[in-house]
Amino acid sequence: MELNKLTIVAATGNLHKLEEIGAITSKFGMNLISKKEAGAGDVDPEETGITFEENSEIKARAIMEATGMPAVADDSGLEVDCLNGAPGVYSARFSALDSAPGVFPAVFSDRDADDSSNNARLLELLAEVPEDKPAAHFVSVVTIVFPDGKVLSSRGECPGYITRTPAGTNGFGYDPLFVPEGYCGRTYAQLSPEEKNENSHRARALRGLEEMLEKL
Ligand code: ITT
Repeated sequence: MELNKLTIVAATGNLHKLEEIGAITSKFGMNLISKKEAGAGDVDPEETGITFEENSEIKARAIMEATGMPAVADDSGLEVDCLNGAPGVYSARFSALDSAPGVFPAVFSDRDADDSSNNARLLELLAEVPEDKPAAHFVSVVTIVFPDGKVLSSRGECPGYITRTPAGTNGFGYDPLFVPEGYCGRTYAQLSPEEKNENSHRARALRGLEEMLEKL
């Protein structure tokens, strides 16, 4: 498939993700438009899956159905080994979680959750953990759903650890707490957008998707 002839709708309401996905896919020559530009700004399906793969497809399919155009979604999150993989698929709502981290199905309170409360909750849980640098990885699963029903999905992971001292102001979410391998101890939030987009979980997943699209 010729990627420079492909227009895809980004099935995300997260503007940071939209920026990162756009910066990475523009390197492949792909034309990405936002769901708002495609007239589906208010389509926001419930993420009922318990895997990144399920939620990624739910989001892409809802936008494809609303617009009639190919749609790409990213479902992503941070998995911390000593917390049984939490926050995981519940990364965006972690501080509203009432059930034990890593236990399914999750139970949520109606408390609001945002980046700052999610980061605070993660540090609170890690205060009980003796490891100096708890191992963690970010996961991104990107899925394209085409109007003819074809579905392509690719997973990218970025290994690293969690620092107990937040650092940096770039990016979003858990970026100030996550130290990726290979960047001299800097957090994601201390990397420039270009550095983060070189090898992030999202970049790895999108590179996998690019390879699949080229083979079509
Ligand atoms: P959409 O579903 O509309 O795409 P969302 O932010 O709700 O937006 P997710 O359900 O995939 O997306 O949740 C992803 C959460 O994982 C996100 O809100 C952050 O807390 C965290 N996360 C994912 N990628 C991240 C990154 O690159 N840096 C920091 N945190 C990230």
